[in-house]
Amino acid sequence: MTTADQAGPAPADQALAATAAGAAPANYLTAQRGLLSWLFTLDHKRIGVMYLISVLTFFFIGGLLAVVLRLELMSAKPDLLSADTYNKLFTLHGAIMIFVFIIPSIPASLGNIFLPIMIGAKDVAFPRLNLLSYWIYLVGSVFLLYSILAGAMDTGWTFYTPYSTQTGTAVISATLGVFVLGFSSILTGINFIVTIHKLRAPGLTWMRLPLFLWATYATAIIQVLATPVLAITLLLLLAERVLGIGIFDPAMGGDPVLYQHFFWFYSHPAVYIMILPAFGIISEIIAVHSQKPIFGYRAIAYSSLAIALLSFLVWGHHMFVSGQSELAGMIFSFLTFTVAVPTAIKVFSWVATLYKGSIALTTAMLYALVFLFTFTIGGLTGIFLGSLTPDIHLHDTYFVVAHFHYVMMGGTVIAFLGGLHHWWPKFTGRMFSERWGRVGAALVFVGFNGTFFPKFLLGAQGMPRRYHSYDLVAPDQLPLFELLHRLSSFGSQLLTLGFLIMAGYLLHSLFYGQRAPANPWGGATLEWQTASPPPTSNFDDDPVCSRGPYDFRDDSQTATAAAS
Ligand code: HEM
Ligand SMILES: [Cu+2]
Repeated sequence: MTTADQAGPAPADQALAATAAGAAPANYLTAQRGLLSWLFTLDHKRIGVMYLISVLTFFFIGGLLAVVLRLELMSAKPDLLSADTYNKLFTLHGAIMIFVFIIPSIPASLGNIFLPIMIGAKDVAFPRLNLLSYWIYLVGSVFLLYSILAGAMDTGWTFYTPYSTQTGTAVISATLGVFVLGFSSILTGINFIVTIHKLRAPGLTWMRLPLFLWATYATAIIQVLATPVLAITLLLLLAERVLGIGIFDPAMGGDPVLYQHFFWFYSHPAVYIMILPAFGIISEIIAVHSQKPIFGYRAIAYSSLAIALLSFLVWGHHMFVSGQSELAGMIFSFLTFTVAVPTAIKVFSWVATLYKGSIALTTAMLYALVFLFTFTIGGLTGIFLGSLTPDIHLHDTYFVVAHFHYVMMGGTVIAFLGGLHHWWPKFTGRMFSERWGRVGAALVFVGFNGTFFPKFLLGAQGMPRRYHSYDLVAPDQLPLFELLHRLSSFGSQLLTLGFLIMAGYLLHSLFYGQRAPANPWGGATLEWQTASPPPTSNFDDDPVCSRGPYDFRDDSQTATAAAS
């Protein structure tokens, strides 16, 4: 562990006073100024903040596209967009949301900012590699965005062959972008694994590791093991498209189902790259904001690893209708059910933690409660889709669209927002308005369910996904379809309002918010033991961990900063 030389130890409030007076550099935000000091920083917190700004920007762009899609679907007839444009917009929406928003979202932003602090380290194990990951991420994103200028692509975010090797649209720059982005993800994963193994503070045993970090660790394993498969798959796709080598296209002697195997061998584990960090955040929020030691610490920690392992064994549930053998279908269906076990262990443990806790209905806690509700719906409807027979009816309908939005948005995005509120005071040094926070959370909850619940009903009635008009889908059901689609579109407008309010009060807090104390919620993990915002080297004195992460009994004893 290297020692970053910093200004001498200053008590938290003294440091804050200094910042307020615009005096000596006191924390990681004010230590250096200027754009270059950010772009070339090796400080994991600054890199995390840059990721945060980037992923939120992409979330905004992806969200705008979604709102346009929903506008088109307010009426059954094609009116706002042409079919081609609709195809391009949902492909861009999906690709942006998946590859540049949700996969990096929690690990690269909140993970980067907090992983080293939570283990009492000064930085990640490889700070330069960390910065390189961010640059690679930027380059990959530029490729993906360039595809918009190049006319966008219309394949769906899954780039299924043989269409993706035949369409005249911008598949090459988009897949190259995703290929490049993969390296960023792999390097972040390697960095986090080594950091957790090697840089934990004295006393911070594995059984004292905050659950957010167990989740990040499990995620990192998947990032390192699964992402290369996607990279190779996309290279093969490019080889077929550019060099005309027959790999997937039957007309050239290839096998399109092979593409689906490769793609989902990455992309199913990738859904756990998306959701495991969210689980980690929920564990932190529920324990801290109910001031109760988490129920079943070991069960939650090990279930993350179990999910990471199982995630590699279930990809075939995306291919029940691809013509794979009935036996394969049965085995994949069975294995898919087994994932429900470790997942349910977590949900049970969170609910048991809440039981008789002193629950503070903070904005962060509200998001955790919303998560329990929406993620559970998302997870349980996954069991319908994982069941061989129902899936034959539900495959490629809006039921799937509802399911994955309940998991990705109702799960990951909601948890991400919870974590953002939980840690906002720590990394910005400012408190936001809890009152507006609750208003925002309520709108997001209502808007989210309004947007996506009708999609379950639509899907069960046979509304296919990726359609830009539905006047001819089921003429006898048209009034029902139109009603449900309109509900969904109104929901999306409410959701947008919720997000705008959130953006408003969070930005407002940066300039006018009260200064945050070191430990506003009474957390027991190490990040709450340092100033808000933390100094560049994270702690003024080398921290020593002397108790478990959810041991709220005696705050003054937490991880005494035992200077040498
Ligand atoms: C603002 C909230 C959102 C709305 C209103 C929304 C709406 C939609 C709509 C209407 C579609 C097209 C469905 C179809 O025609 O098959 C879609 C597809 C999709 N969405 Fe969202 N979405 C939202 C947020 C998200 C988020 C947060 C994610 C992931 C992080 C996401 C990921 C996807 C994916 C992967 C697809 C599939 C694209 C494809 O079929 O290739 N969406 N969404
Ligand atoms: Cu899957």
